Amino acid sequence: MPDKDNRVVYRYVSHLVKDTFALVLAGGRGSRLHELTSWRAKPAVYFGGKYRIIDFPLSNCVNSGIRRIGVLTQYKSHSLIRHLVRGWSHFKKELGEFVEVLPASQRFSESWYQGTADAVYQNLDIIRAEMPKYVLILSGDHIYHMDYRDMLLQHVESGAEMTVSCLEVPVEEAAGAFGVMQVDENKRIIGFEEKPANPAPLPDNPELTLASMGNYIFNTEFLFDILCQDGADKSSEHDFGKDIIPSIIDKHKVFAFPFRDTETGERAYWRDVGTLDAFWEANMELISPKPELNLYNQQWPMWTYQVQLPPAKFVFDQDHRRGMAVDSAVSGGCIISGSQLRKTLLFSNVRIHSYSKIDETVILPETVIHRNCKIKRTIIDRGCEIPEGSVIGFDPEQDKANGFRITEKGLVLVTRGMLGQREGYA
Ligand code: ADQ
Ligand code: ADP
Repeated sequence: MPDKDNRVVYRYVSHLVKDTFALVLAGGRGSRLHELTSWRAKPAVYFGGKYRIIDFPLSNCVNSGIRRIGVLTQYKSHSLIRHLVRGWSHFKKELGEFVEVLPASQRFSESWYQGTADAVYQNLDIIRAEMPKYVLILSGDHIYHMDYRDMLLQHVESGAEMTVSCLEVPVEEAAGAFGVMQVDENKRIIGFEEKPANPAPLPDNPELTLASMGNYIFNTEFLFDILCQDGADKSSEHDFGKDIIPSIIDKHKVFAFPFRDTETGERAYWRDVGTLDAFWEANMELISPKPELNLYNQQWPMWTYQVQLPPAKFVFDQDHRRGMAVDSAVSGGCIISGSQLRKTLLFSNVRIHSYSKIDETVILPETVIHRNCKIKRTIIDRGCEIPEGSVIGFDPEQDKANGFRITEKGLVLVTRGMLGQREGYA
């Protein structure tokens, strides 16, 4: 039973989340995921056996009590919109709860969404109609569990006009990849550079720098003012990281919110799965014996769209070879017959026929692996038919000759297009 002070804080934060409108930026292409985003936007990429990446920020919103959500879509949005309509449209508008798709539709200007700030600018009338006090702008691209109430509470208590969530990352990881900031002793942002080649390290640790997670809270009136100014500025690229934050930190109260694990106070789990290597690694982390991100945490349930499927099935083949999977995760509708899987993640409805051996591989839904295949360190896109006797991930020259993509770290990506099978299956 919370004591009186806790109850007061709880009521106070409940009011804050009711006054918040969340916008998830989901229009980005994610070009470093190569053929995995040829037919789908990055936030629609499959992740973790059952989910799409966008389910992470959306579940975080719902678990934080934020129930008014708009999703800004643009690039290759069909599969993303289908997922949102099927999985995220059960909220009751009458109760003030909704997840609404906001595609670039040229309502407010002649052009499609330019940068991220323009995507929000073009929906100002929709935000205005909701009359929130705070607008939470989220990147739709990351894997993490975060209680946005902590950030909201700091935003209000610090008297900020804008708050940027951030975390400490190794300097070399941040170089050219993230917005990087410097803060004073009160966490006020005093310097910000978007994707610098040489990020400034922390004053007390030369190995680390403070990176933006691409999540922002704004006071609504302040957001309106700066977006209208930015909209009129012909020299701006209309991007929060490139244009807005660097131009306002001198004159306005912009604070950093360091994202930490609420229980341990340590740096929290957060992954930008922007490359094929990072995508594979984050999926492998998830199926490791003790993953940092706990999908089984019932205090932080993950929502997604899923069809009703029969349970996964493991069968001895006719030669009495075991169908088995260890250190792996297998979703509904899969059948593994007489094949051995290790450190492998199967999305739904995957079929593995007999006499195959699969290691450290991520297999997206509805793929079929025919008999006698040997596969390791590979990502297989949705709906592939891997022919009998295929050997993938052992000889990079052979994989290249077969038309597959080899990543920097030597992983293999296989898609339907590369196998000469019909494409557009997102
Ligand atoms: P990036 O992720 O590189 O950097 P960007 O490509 O603009 O920035 O994507 C940000 C988010 O906006 C993504 O979720 C993307 O899907 C979405 N998006 C991009 N263009 C869009 C558009 N036209 N319409 C709608 N949505 C769009 C940002 C920040 C950095 C920060 C990193 C953290 O700019 O400062 O460090 O995120 O990953
Ligand atoms: P292979 O012999 O190449 O491994 P099969 O298509 O013969 O592949 O399937 C092997 C086993 O998988 C079957 O003997 C059966 O136990 C199981 N199986 C296949 N299809 C189904 C199904 N629709 N429902 C339940 N089990 C199935």
